[in-house]
Amino acid sequence: MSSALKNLSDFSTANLPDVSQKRFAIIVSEWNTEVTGALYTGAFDTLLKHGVQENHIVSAQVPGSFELSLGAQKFAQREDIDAVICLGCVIQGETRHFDFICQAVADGVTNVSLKYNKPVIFGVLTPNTQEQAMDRAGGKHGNKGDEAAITAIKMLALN
Ligand code: DLZ
Repeated sequence: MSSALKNLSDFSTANLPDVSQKRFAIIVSEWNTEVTGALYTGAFDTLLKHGVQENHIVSAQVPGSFELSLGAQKFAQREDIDAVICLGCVIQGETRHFDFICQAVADGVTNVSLKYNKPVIFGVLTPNTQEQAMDRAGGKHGNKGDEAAITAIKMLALN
């Protein structure tokens, strides 16, 4: 099915757990900062909207998506952090390293999540163009930052 008119971040917010006492870290890549800034705003606002206290959210920037895994690890290892959200954008046309970066961060985020037994969310866009990225960062296809925040909240309900 064509994605032309579809909000690709169409998720359910029914039956979310109480996260008023949970603490989150949001790690953001500086590459493609217009996109990642919009993802960050979406994630941050969505956490607040669903009951997270503002002083329970810590944020950190890393130079590029490749560094998200280490950034995530530094926060996941902290006992006072319950979930980590990683936000980045790797645009295919801009780098021959596209596949390496995407695979590395996907593997790295997964490994950190399993090592620390905590949600570490992969909020990395991998579009072909800047326009496609913006469509998914608060544009016509929704905001994947919102979706990443909801995913983190839902994962905290798993016991
Ligand atoms: C080097 C690079 C390139 C070419 N493109 C992107 C990109 O589109 N998105 C992104 O998040 N990062 C990019 N980077 C930087 C790498 O993620 C990383 O920061 C460097 O390779 C240094 O390890």
